[in-house]
Amino acid sequence: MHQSGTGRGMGFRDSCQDLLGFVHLIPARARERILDIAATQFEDGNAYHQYQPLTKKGNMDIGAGFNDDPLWLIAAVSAYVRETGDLSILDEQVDFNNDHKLAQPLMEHLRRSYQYTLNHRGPHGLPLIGRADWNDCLNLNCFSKTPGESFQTSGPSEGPVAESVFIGGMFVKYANEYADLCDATHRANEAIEARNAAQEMSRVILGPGWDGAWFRRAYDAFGNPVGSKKNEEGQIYIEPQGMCVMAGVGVESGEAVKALASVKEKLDTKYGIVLLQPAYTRYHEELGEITSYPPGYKENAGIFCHNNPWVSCAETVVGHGDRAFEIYKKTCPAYIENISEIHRTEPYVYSQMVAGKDAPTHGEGKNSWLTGTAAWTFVNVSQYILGVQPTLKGLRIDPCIPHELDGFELTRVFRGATYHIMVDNSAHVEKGVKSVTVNGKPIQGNVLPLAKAGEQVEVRGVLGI
Ligand code: BGC
Ligand code: IFM
Repeated sequence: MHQSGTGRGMGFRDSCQDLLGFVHLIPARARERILDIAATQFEDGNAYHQYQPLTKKGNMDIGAGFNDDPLWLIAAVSAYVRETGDLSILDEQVDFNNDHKLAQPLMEHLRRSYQYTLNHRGPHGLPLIGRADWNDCLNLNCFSKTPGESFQTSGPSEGPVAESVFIGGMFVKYANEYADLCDATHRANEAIEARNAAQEMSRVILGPGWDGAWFRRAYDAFGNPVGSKKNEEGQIYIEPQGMCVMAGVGVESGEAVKALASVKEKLDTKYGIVLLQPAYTRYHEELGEITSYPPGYKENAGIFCHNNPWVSCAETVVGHGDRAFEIYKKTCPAYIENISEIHRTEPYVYSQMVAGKDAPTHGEGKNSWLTGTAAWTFVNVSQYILGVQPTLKGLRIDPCIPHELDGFELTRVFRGATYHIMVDNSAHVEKGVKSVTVNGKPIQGNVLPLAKAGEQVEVRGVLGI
């Protein structure tokens, strides 16, 4: 949110993710932001990678082709509707490519986001990566030989072979959220279709997307795996481990737990989880900018704070409350004041990156403020660890906390009602809701019935087996 965007513009994916952290505070502004962002989407579902916040127009210089972008729009809209219950946003007429003549309801934008991924799949059935996905510096279709040229704009914007397992994980998560929105708007067939497509993608990820002990990162333009034990450098990456597990991939069949154990074994450090290992020590033309950074910095094995919460969220999905909180504490400003001399940035803010274990300045923060970490950390701590989750039907209570906690209390304003939530963990478990009472009366399950705006609601949850 700190980035002013007066230069290249604001990021489509960045703005969508920032919204996850402020939608509960200023829902009206979030609504406005969503409609502005969606208007920079192209008719085929792809989107300008950046837009100018003042003119609200997409940025021509960088164009489109970052194939994760469309799915972040689903993430943002789903978060907004789950928080507010405002389904009317889905009927808003929104331009495509900032052209009024092309306007369609927002729900149609989401359908095209979802469809874009399905229409752009590679030889293994995984999503094509395009210019890059969340990791701007993994440029599998670029092949730059000219020092100083932009890795984001040179080379073809699309290749027919290079695929992203990370976008595959995103697809599973957000196609399911899209399906929930379809259900809520009486599109039952589309909901079924989307859930089937998510399930099919999940199977593909567990096939060619799985490396034996962790999720692969991608396939390059020659069809070779990236983020595999077959690689000399960059054998394991953080992004698909967090995203695929958050999406539920391999949770029932055991791969999720294995992948997270591999993260702990290979990527963890005392200052946070590094992006990949082993760090790249030379330039790999077929991988792009990521291999141009010194080992331990930036996307080349730095501790990228933004995706540490994904792994923490993922640990809660498999019920590891102790580990989830341990990860949370490693980068959390309040817990690392004692290393201020090493960290060297403002002690109250996240940095984009903390130097990784391959760097001579391991633990030193860089680019403080300029990061999407705050939003994801808030989602992690409020929805995954404390487990108070806005759903379309109401607040769900599903904490995953360190076992030594006796419980906790919090107050949550949701759709105008105030919920006073007390969770009792005298059983000292990490996860598992045994019972919930609302205003003294037991309820079935753990989704709180919707209260009227202005009401005060007393909630008591008991964890245990
Ligand atoms: C990111 C950097 C990245 C660069 C790639 C920027 O938007 O903040 O982390 O290295 O793009 O050119
Ligand atoms: O995901 C990107 C973000 O959009 C801009 N900063 C760097 C991140 C990782 O490459």
